[in-house]
Amino acid sequence: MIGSVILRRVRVHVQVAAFSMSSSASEFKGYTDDKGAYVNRQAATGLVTDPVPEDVKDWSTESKPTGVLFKNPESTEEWRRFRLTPSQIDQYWRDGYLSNIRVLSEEMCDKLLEDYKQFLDPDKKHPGHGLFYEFHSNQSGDPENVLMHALGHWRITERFHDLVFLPAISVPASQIIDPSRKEYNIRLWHDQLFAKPPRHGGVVAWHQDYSYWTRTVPMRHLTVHVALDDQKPENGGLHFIPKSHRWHRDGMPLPITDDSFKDMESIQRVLTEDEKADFKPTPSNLKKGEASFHHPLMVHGSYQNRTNKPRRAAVVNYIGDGVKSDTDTLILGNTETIKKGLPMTGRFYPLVYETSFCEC
Ligand SMILES: O=C(O)CCC(=O)C(=O)O
Repeated sequence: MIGSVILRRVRVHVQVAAFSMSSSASEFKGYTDDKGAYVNRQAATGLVTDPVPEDVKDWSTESKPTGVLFKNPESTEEWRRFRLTPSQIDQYWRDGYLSNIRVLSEEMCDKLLEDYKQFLDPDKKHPGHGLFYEFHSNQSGDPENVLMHALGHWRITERFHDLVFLPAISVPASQIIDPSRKEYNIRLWHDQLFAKPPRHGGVVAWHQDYSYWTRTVPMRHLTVHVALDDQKPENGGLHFIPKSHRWHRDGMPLPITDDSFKDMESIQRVLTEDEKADFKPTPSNLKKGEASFHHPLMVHGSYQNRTNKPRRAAVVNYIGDGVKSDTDTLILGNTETIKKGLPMTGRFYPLVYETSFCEC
């Protein structure tokens, strides 16, 4: 009974978080440029309704990497080079995350940042803007706490399209997506951008990712956070609460507590005394081009960016093949409905890795 009450609460919050950003959006007054100057232009709205010009390519029509970012492995041996070691897998299941895994070179990061900058330009929207699932130029609506957050850019540029197929992240994902340690074929769930401008960069309040994702079941999900700038506590780098991947309420995630998108410590309201005692924020200190992998129940968040440089990250969220829709409503903006009970397949959820590639 308690479980189903929590389930309902979580669902209501999920809907609010995913599709009803307009209350904070309507209060949004501006954005800051890379010199910290206030720019009063772009509206922060999660829903994206811009028309997509006919000559703009939607990269979700391509179900394989094109080769623009990396060369795809050609043999089993090449694929196997990306596998995690047994001790890394043990560490993931012990702590709920793995950090500082090199997945991109500096040069690859710089190429992705060229595309990233086109999404951050307050004067000009990218021509493919209408393909985003969600776009928030400032999710909190507070010009002193600016967090650009977007989903769906893998459809918009070829490089971000290829990023979701990167073997350095898709192969490990297959090894740690399920607690039984059975290796699964891996599909894209969705991608995300989180950018914090210099000096006014906002927080990402402590949360568990699966609190936002209960519309897909079972929980066989994984988040890969790729740093495109060096991260440290002062610039709003990602932090984890080790071992919090065991925190749940009758099998359900903790409820979403940060309705304002700037209340960093709001999660404390729903923690037990034991959880509060074990709440020990640990910085990931990712270097540019390194990634962390975290469990869908891992509590994580990040503080403000108070430095003079931007802090930008690209996140890829995966599901194990076989995860199903648990709703008849649209799961991601600007995609297609997948009826409740049907597997998450089709062009928006491509297979990015198959265990046969490593013969596993
Ligand atoms: O960029 C951040 O600080 C937050 C990212 C996040 O929530 C994630 O990687 O799941």
